Amino acid sequence: MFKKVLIANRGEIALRIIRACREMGIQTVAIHSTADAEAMAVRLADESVCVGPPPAKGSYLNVPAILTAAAVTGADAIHPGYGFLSENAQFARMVEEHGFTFIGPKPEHIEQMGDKAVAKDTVKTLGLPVVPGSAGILKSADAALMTANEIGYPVIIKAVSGGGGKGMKVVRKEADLKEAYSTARHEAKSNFGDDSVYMEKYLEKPRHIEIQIFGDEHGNAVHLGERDCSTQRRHQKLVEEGPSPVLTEEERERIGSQAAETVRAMGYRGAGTIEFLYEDGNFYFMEMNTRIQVEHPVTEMITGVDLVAEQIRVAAGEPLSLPRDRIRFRGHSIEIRINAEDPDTFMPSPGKITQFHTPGGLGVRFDSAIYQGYTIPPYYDSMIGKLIVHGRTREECIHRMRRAIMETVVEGVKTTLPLQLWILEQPEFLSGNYTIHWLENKLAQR
Ligand code: MV4
Repeated sequence: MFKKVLIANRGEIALRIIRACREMGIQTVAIHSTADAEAMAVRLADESVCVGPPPAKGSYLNVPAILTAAAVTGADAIHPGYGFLSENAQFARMVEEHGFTFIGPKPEHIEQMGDKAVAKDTVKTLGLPVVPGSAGILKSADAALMTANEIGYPVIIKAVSGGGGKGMKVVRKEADLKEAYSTARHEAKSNFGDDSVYMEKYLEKPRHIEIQIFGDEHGNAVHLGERDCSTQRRHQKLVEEGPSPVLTEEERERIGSQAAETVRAMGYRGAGTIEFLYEDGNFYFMEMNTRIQVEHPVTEMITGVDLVAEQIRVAAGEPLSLPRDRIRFRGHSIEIRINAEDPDTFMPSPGKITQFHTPGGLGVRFDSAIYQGYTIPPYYDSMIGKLIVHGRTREECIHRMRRAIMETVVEGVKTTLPLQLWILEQPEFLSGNYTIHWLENKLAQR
């Protein structure tokens, strides 16, 4: 097992990784920018190294500085968390080339899943259901027209290097196709430096359901159930839960085993998430995330498995500690992401936290790195923490989450908490019967 792990991240996930390491008897090194010198992760880690100025490009994305920090502190392994360098295959490769272990998948799997057309083709070959669409990238506007005529309108054009909603164009009729194709390519080029695009049938009213998977180097692969992330606005998830309120036991077992079989066939190592669109009883592969995700606690609450500790064990070459037949799914869990934002305009609201009180009680978990007197810097993501509840049923979770939100005090900055409390009171949310577009439409009517 590793003696010392360097955490190439900040905020709540840096703290989350420190917690797993400490329970495993592993020393920790926090890296930070000059803006984060007072961060909780820096205080809690055994050691810390300043790697650069506030903009992430010079610090949390500064590969030479991070590798140097690992070398001078004598770390054995690097955990990238989520965001930043977590899905950068070149970084994973450099970590290994410099003699450290990358706590994550093999670089070739990060690369393969990073190209959305290759990812789709790979999982399709391995038997996962995909949305009908072009065979790989579109080679010309004429090819785009032909594909659209084959699959029928509406269609969606996506950037192969995209993801998370960037660089997509929905086309509803033939007359709009050529222009949309050209715009999509220009946007893909300027956003991702790669103008390759592909096409799919556009699904009008899907849900976003993702399966947590885990693989090891010994040929084992398991799934740990699903998370439903359909409550979102502009690709920002606001409420996540598991199990999904719309799946039957049969559907859950079928898609879960298919996901596990796929990663077993790939020889995938580590934690991963396979994202699906779900519509009218059918699953369609969307993309695969090759990292630990923000919403992983939902799965941890239901299964009792420490996913970050499992990532570390698997990276150290140990077999999965969770054989398929020992994973038990207990009750329900809901997570809300607390963002330091105006809940009406969604504009970031950095600043000093003047009052802070965390909720507690049975089935309540608060993952955050903020404290009273902490100043949220303006340079990074506005997520300042996550509130997670566990209960026997979805209904119990909703009541528990509402009371936990009412108990939470974060003053000095605006947060999304009032919006999330409002969501948890809407009849459509309570019914569980809504799509990825529900919240945006509902907010537009408000
Ligand atoms: C789609 C789709 C409908 N049909 N693909 C958005 C994020 C990106 N990863 C894929 N996305 C979508 N792909 C087809 N064929 C609708 C979306 C989509 C979406 C998906 C999940 C969660 C929120 C979303 C919001 C808008 C659009």
